[in-house]
Amino acid sequence: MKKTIVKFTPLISLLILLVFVLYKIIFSSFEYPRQCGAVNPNKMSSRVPIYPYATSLTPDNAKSRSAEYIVDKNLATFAYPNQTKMGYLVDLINLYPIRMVEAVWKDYGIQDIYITQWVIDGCNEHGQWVILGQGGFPNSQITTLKFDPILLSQIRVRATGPNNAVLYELQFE
Ligand SMILES: [Ca+2]
Repeated sequence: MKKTIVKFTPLISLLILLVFVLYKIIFSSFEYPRQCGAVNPNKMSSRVPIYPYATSLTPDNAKSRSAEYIVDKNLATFAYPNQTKMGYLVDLINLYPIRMVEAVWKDYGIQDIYITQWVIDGCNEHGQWVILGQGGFPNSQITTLKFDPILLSQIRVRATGPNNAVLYELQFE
């Protein structure tokens, strides 16, 4: 009896290994590759202050109005890429529960010669972009998006229009 168990042990080990390999292959086929954010971002409480870092996703043709101005907490300063496509990425570095995002366009949001399409999305805990809001001409100085809290590590705002659009601030909480 003891001999039989010893004989089957390598086979059982092999079977366990085979099942594990098959499981990994099948499981990985249901996983989507990470599109955004850090590989293992930390989950932070909403009480922890955020120090966001903004970068331009389009060639920054207006060097003096660079991305940092959209997160300087100053509604008088703005960024613009000096071209008809605007794209800014705000990196929160870690995951924070976010329930509101606000794009401050000021006058560039109430004249339809600047922005005719916009989309704001966020990078969730699975490293996937999720659309938080989108639309055409904002027809408002401020576009406010409110939703159930979602863990985000990055927020992205993109806008296009016939003329150079300007973004004064991307606020969130
Ligand atoms: Ca600003």
